[in-house]
Amino acid sequence: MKPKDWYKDAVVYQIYPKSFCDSNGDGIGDIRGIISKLDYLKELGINTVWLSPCYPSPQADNGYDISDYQDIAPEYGTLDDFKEMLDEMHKRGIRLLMDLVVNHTSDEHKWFKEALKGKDNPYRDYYVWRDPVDGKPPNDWEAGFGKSAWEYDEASGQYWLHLFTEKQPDLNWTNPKLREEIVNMINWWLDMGVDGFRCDVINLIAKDYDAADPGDGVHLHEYLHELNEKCFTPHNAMTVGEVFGLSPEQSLMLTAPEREELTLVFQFEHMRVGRVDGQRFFHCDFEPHKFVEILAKWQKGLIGRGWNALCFENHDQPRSINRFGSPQKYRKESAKLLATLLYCMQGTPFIYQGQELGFINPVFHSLYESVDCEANDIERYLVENFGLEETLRKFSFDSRDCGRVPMAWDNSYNGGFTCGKPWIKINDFYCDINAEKDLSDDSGIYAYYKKLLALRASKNVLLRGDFELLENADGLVIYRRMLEGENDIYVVMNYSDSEVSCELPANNILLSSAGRMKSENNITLSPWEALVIEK
Ligand code: ISL
Ligand code: CA
Repeated sequence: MKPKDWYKDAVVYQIYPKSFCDSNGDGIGDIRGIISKLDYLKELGINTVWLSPCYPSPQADNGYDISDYQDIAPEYGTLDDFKEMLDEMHKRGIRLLMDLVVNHTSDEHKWFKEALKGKDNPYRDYYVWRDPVDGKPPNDWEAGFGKSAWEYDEASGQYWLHLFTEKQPDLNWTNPKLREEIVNMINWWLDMGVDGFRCDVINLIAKDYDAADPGDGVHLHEYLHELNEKCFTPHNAMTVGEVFGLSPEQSLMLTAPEREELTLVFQFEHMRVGRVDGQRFFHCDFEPHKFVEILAKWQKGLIGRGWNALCFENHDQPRSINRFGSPQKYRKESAKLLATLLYCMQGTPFIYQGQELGFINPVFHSLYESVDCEANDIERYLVENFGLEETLRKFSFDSRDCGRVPMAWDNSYNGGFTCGKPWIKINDFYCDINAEKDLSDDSGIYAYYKKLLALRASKNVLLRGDFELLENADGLVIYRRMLEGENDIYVVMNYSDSEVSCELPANNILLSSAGRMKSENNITLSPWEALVIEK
């Protein structure tokens, strides 16, 4: 039986199934490949997996365009394979979160095919239809880069809404019949033994049609409370919502226990640092102290009232070492610093496949190597305004494909991901950066993550304690975790390329990224060195 707030002790590993491990040589990762790597996850200290979509999909948005909510796409395996994987996970004490993508379906979902048949079709109002206004779309909402979010349907003379690609029509959540379908689908997975969901763009399901931007409509909390009451609470399911642009206060409206909506949300404010107005592909200098400041704000904003999701990477983000670390000069050191900075904080850790090995971005040598719909959307604009070379540099720094090139398990052909032709290019660095090589290195990243996660699990002050930022300037970052009845723990980091001296507030070393055994009161931290100490 899962304890009520089991999500507080979860350590979540995100698997992007298409790029994780291919067991049958078709170049696409699959469920049997995942089963073969469950011991690798268990050994790391993982107790929960978030599996990105593996439902039937035409793959217009790599599976976030679902054509059947209650099946497994044949390229990933069968429902029986899925049930075997779930069983093998549970045998290892690993729980499973599926990806709940209910803001929209694929345009190849049977509901939408029916809806297109006419205004009287019973499925018509499962989607969002509006009459033209003065012969134009009903409002100027955009989908992707510079395109209208409204598609004109000649047959009926109406527009239908898609906030993402035109192959992802938005569902109409004001329709109780649609909500009932979603409740039944969610319970079908939960009754099967799935432990919870990551909820895709969940704040968009309620729309305020008169607002400049969709999302956060007045009924959002009503819809989420209904799902909580009919699905999540009865199954003690963990739910993590993907939402954008919230403050800590606003996120509590979705996640405070008394709200009975979601258990936690991903916030992405810190991901905006180094991007002009948070815009992917438009960059400015990355300032570590701003990055740390935002993380600290969310710690103070939620501790005691809500719960943080600790996340630097996912399938939509480039590798964190490229954005926030030092991919060439101090790859391993910065990987360890970023892990220590993030996972000694309060909240549920989320680790994206390859992050535990210190993966860095691939290099896109040609536009044909970048396949993501979001990059394809903006490609022409970038090439026309910045030229091809600069566009490829932008793609290699910040496109979603940076995190979607396959896992590298060893230095064999295709990094051991597949014996066939991979669906996307393999990371250029796989001979040097792969699981086999890192696991054979005592000072490897996997080994460090394993120690860090074990330390975390052993210290209640790290799991439940309060947070205080003590230093955050000129590269020196120090924060403290405190809990009644436990020793304070200090996390001391040199977030820079130069040496930094500092006076240590304590001297019992619990973890050192540089293998430091003995600590004096005044020490000089090497570039990117991290220390976890207690009194
Ligand atoms: O990261 C983003 C915002 O800058 C976008 O790439 C992304 O569209 C947004 O995070 C929403 O993401 C989710 O919904 C999309 C899907 O493409 C993403 O993969 C998913 O994580 C539509 O389902
Ligand atoms: Ca396969």
